[in-house]
Amino acid sequence: MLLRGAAAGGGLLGLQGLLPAWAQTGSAGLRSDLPTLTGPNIDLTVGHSPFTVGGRTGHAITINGVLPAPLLRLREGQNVRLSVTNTLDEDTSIHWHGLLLPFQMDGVPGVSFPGIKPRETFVYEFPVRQSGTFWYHSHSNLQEAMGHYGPLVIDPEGADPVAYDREHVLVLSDWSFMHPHEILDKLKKSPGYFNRQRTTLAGLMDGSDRMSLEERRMWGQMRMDPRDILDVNGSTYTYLINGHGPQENWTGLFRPGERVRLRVINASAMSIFNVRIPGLAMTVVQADGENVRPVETDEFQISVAETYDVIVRPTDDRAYTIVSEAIDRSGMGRATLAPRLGMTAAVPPLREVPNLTMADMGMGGMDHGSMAGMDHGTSAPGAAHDMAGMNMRDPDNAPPDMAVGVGVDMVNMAPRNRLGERPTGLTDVDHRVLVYTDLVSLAPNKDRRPPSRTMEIHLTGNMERFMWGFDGRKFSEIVEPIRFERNERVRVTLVNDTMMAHPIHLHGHFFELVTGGPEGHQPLKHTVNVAPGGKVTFDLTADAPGDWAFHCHLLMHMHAGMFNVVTVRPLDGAAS
Ligand SMILES: [Cu+2]
Repeated sequence: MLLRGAAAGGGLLGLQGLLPAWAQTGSAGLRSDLPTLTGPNIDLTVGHSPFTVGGRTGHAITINGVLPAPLLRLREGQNVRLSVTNTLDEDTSIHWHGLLLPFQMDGVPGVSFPGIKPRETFVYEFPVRQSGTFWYHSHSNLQEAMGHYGPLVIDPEGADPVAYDREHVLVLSDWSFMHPHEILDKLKKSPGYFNRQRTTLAGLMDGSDRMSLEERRMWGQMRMDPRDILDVNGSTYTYLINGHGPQENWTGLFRPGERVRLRVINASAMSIFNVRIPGLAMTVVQADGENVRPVETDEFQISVAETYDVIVRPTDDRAYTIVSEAIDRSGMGRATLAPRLGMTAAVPPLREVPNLTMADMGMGGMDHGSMAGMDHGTSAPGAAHDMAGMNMRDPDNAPPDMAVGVGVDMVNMAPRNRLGERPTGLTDVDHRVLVYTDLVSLAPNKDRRPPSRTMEIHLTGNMERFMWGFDGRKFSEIVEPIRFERNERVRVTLVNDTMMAHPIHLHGHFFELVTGGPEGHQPLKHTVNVAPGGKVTFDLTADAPGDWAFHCHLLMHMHAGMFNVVTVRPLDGAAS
């Protein structure tokens, strides 16, 4: 794979006259230097490619031969025809992540269309109704984990409320030389297979595990380790930025004093990152493609499938390191912002592995001292043991309508809203950290109606068997989709009955996160990270008729069953 980002970036300043029109005009200044496709007709070919990183070459599934796939640059108000040709020997698909479009164009095999057979071309065509930073990826098999993803940026029809002089798109992802099916097999046989950072008896004795005997006993009872944070991690993954590993050091250029817009996309299969640029403050201006009131921070967490746009303004003639550290600190992606190619800045070492906390267990923020007293709060037959938080396989305490079979090994008795809390691994860093409640929609939200009904959906799992689902059922066992009346406004609460984070994504819609923020300005998202032991409430206007995927965006969780279909009816005419 060529170091094409660096090569193209190097010539950019001198080649302005040769750039296509979209790159020269407008107030937005210099645009991204990734291979870019634009215009009303775009041809994409899905195929096999070799991919080299860290001096080793593996097998990737790519679009037009590059990883990540080409940057698609569209304009709000245009019509786009995307012809996708499949040269694989298996079905493929492309889902346009975060885009509002007719459901037949959404690209989920078995839900919105049949998929794209080998040697077939499928033409997606739809009007572009929004602007912002998005991405696209396969929704077939585990192809996304092999490189089938790319960035998608839509420029606004009118003036961009975000002022900047130059931009770079940063596609964060994870790459393994192990085939994703093998990764999944290993997880099914042993969910802790990739975790080389578990606590140990020696670590308990010498204090390096930073936990008490009591905590260790509790985690042991849950058959969990406080460092079960990511199922797949740096023990097999190389973390990429724009398709380049840490040593290759993808570099984006700036001139000191410029306002640089970074469009950060987490296109990982399984990796949640904490992102920072030591020495530079970042002003968050957009989340999931929706503009937010500018908020300055030093580090933010980006879950799988989320996007964040930040503005940085480096004033010194020096390089800065962009760090995307896996939340379990088992590895990092690294890139550089610099005035000239070849400049580098210090790369900070990986920070100490964090431990999950009582709150991640659903312990509702109780301090450690009160734990013992809560141990006997309930005593249902069949419960492995009782705690105020996660309750292991306790049918009597399960919410109604929830299947408590082999697919559920715990139920969260005290889920709490954690949208205002610092995310995993960042609770005690000594700088500013973005939390969801910092996000405030720039424009007023369109639908101000109060919800007319409520719905609770549990995120469930059996961690020991690597089974995942909604309300105790994996997708293959689910007989009923989630039904919404067209245009109805529903308040949905997601309850995380597990001790892992789940980035939950709804296709075809944006939902309003109930953050308690300014009225009418709560943030709109297409993906929300539901923290371990936490709950998230959002208000949804079901205004897109059709059938839509609703799933955890950790690829292997989706594959293992955390997936359902959302059905919005009627398809035609006015809402009833
Ligand atoms: Cu999940």
